[in-house]
Amino acid sequence: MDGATARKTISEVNLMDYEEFIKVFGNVIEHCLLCAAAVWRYRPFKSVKHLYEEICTFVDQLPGSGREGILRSHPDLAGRVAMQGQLTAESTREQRTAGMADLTPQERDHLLQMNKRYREKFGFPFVICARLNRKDVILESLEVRLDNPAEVELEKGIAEVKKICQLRLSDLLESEAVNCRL
Ligand code: 2AL
Repeated sequence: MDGATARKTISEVNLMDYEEFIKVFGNVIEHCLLCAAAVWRYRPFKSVKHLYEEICTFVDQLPGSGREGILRSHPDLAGRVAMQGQLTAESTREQRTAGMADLTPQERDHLLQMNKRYREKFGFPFVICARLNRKDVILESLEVRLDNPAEVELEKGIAEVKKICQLRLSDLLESEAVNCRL
């Protein structure tokens, strides 16, 4: 969306009916509309930070299987879904910002192989906040994180999901800082 003209204030958010709320916030966690649906009950939100923290709390309270499910809802960086042009608008923009559209064929092959190894080891995809990283850093992080135990990667992946969520909320809402728990 074009945030510059359409950003909402928290007061406007509090006036939204459920359907509108879901339409606006349903993808702040990729393909996990449930996260927005779950926090609806905490209106009125005192601030953008409050909304963000309720989403984080919901995510943190999920069992490990639920948090793994959230990671599995994310598309691989420069993966099949991206190649087929099937990413959500948000992911398309994020992956482009990180330079995923400009990988050399060698870089792309390397990333695909590392993503495959990561998925085989952990059973969920490598997730990183693409807008806060560039391709070299992403490739480096992937190599380093491949050596971690699964429980560490579950935590790291979810921390990245929260950063993605924070930036997506910032795109949708008036500029009040959401800077918490990063
Ligand atoms: C993504 C994505 O689609 N956007 C982002 O920031 N990270 N995917 C991923 N596997 O890390």
